[in-house]
Amino acid sequence: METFDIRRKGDAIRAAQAGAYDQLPVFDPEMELADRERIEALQLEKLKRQVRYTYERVPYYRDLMDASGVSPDDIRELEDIRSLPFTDKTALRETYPYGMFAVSLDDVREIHASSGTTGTPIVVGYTDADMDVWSDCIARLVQMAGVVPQDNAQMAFGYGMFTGGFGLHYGLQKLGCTMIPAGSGNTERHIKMIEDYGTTVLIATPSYAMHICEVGEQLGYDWEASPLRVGLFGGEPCPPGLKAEIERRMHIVCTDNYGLTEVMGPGVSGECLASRNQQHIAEDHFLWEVVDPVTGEPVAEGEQGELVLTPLDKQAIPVLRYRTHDLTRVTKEPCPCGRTHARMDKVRARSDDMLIIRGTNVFPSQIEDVLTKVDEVTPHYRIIVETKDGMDALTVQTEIRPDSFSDSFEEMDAMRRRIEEKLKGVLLVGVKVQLVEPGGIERALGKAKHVDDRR
Ligand code: DLL
Repeated sequence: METFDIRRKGDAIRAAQAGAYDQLPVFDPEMELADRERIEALQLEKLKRQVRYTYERVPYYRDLMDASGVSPDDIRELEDIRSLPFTDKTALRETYPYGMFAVSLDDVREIHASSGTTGTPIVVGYTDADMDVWSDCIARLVQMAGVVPQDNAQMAFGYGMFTGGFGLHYGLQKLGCTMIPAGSGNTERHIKMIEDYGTTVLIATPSYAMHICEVGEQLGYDWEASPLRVGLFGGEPCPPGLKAEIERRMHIVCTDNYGLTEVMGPGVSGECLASRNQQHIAEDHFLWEVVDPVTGEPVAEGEQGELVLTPLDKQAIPVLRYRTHDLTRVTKEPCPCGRTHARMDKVRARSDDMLIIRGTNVFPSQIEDVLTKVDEVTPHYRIIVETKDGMDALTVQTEIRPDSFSDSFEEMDAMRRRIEEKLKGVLLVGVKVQLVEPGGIERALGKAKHVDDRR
């Protein structure tokens, strides 16, 4: 059997392609490779404990459970979770800031909050034990990407209330990596630091990583010769086309990792090098359900629906059956990497990001999928929705690649009309396309905002 040195650029992915999984590290083999029976037994034991803990310590849940006639004693099987109430953002907002905490602030080591661009932020806390679970979950997912303790990891997520920065930071340190806490922004400095400090791992949103890639290219930086080897992405949808493009242009291997503030932050699930577009859920810490977003009823196994998560160990702020609004499907099929934890598909859409355009449902991810297949445009785009003459009007701004730019108005107009036709064919609603010059769409330092709904 061929041997691989996964500290060499590309070797981790080559090892995965050759099926040499025994040469790829697993952070917690006892748990990550446990059989399903063991996982489910552990989940049930933890669920019983967690429901009781939550009932006893959080008046919000006690009142809700009392009102619906459910007691912690009613949890005998994993399926009994369905008798518990769902939780959504509203509950956490109404109890701002600490109303859902189950421990005194003296026992909280750190707090974080969701960005809260609209309305009251959601505040969450972590006890020492919560911090341990968090960094463990992160250490697992970074090893899934082939990161090793000898790596130098440069952070391009913002530090601050966002869970992305500190979450990844603690987990990478737990693994033994050297952290380079650059933070978000100052793109040219990021590139200089990669070169000067020998950075091997970059942590960023995929849209910001794409921007770092482009700025490097403009500066004449040779990504192939760069020490950078791994990109750890997350925090926003990462379309497969975008990831593949970053991998090709930066000569790195990237994984897409998922999580949300309300249940912990990053670390809920991570992509392994075998499944590529799916992510292993840390099932010993999170019980997942997939439900119909409208009725809340479970969908058939493997069907798409809304992901609902119950953290099983959270002490500072336990939540039961949290409605993520993220749409995905989950499979328990064995994964070639050997990990037994269920895999969720990449989250491409949320049940609440659907746009209704003149009565037709449009998901931004549908627009993104069409644009990814158009060779002449970059992955940067913007969707503008307005009311014109009392009607919804949808405009898609897309950026032309420098080598596809032409001085001929006719050529450019034909390209524009071709994209409009493609979009209309998929969305079944008229769209106006505006071609924007290279670099014309504003780059995000964190999560990209693609939709501007002005209605
Ligand atoms: O974005 C946590 C995180 C940080 C995950 C860094 C991974 C890396 P929030 O700011 O609370 O937390 O946003 C959570 O972002 O419900 C999804 O809609 C979206 N999201 C997060 N990661 C992904 C992903 C963090 N990999 C919300 N793919 C979630 C698609 C994602 N969407």
